[in-house]
Amino acid sequence: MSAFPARLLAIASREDAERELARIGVDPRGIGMMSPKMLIRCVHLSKLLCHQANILKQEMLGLGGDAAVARGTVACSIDSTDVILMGTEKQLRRLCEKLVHQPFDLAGLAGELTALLANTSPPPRTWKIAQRALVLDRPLIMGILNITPDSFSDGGSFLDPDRAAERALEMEAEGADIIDIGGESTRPGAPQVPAVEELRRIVPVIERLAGRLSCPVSVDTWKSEVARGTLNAGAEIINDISGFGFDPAMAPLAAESGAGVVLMHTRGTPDRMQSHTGYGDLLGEVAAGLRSSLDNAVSAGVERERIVIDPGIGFAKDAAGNMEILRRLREFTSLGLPLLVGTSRKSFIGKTLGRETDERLLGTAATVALAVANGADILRVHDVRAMRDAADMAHAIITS
Ligand code: HH2
Repeated sequence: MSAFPARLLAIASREDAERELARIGVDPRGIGMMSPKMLIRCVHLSKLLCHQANILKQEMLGLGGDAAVARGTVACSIDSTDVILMGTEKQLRRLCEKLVHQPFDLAGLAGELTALLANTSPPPRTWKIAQRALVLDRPLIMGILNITPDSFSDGGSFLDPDRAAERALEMEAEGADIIDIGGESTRPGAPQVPAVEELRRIVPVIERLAGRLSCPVSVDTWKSEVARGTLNAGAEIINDISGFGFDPAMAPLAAESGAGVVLMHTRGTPDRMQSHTGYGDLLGEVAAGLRSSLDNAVSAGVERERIVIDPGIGFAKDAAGNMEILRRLREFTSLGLPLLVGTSRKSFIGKTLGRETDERLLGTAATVALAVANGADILRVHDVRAMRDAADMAHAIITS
């Protein structure tokens, strides 16, 4: 046996760091000082001028971290460079303090960086929606109810409003926290449905649920006319797969109604989205798209506390892209908003496992568990009972 047994620690969060320091008897002041040194952060910055990047490199090296820049930066033989800063949280905070005194607008960059580091602490723990606030202290399950003839998984099953209302109540009994009702399929190649038809499908179901369903209803639509009609009928959340990109009246409606909002990332319309699956920097481009949706919503007057973001699994992404997003999901938490993920029965699971749509329960459970472990707050699923357990189990492990 070794005289000095050494092992590597897996420190994924501030809590992990604090727990390990406490375990070896570090005093509370020391825990406060040292836990930020145990978290290594890599920060991506876009399009900096060479002299800005060179100062960052010099300062980070001085602090014991580093900064990666493109070849040609030192000699300023290129116009601009992306930069990846590498350091502990403590080093990055110290960098911000030093940048305040630097020229070339680096004080502005320090402000951005300070805000980013603040977002690495847990995002808001409640989500304000039209008539209440949902607490996000454990994963929320959003049960899917498609009142469509052609949805890829449950299409044609709930066209009868009584049957649809029963399914909503059943999902609530199985542990759903939100019921997400859609009247138009968004599967690749699906035809568009006129707003009047979407309303004709959804509103009777919401009306039948009045006084019977305790949890809130969300409406899966990108059309303001449908959102307005369903909010008037009692829906509390607008789930827009276009992140308010398809209908310019959506953002002002969301602001005026006080509804909760899900802003999802996609590219192109659903009929064309699978021809837009190529990215130079998938995570960077999805995050930039979400940030622009967020800025648009906030400028229209939507409160940040009402907004949830969603990277849009299966929307203008191929199977490899979906898996990269799930693997690196935690990167989206730096936007400082709760995160929703919808993997349920989707084709990348079928493709990976060689399973038909109705054989993807366990594959979906694996994605749900991993999404929770990687920072998802809300899971949009068909199989509520099973995914409630998968999400709760993953959450119990990460918070144990
Ligand atoms: N996925 C679908 C529809 N709406 N909304 C959000 N926020 N996130 C998603 O991932 C998402 C969504 C597609 O799934 P489904 O509703 O089951 O199928 P269809 O669009 O064919 O009705």
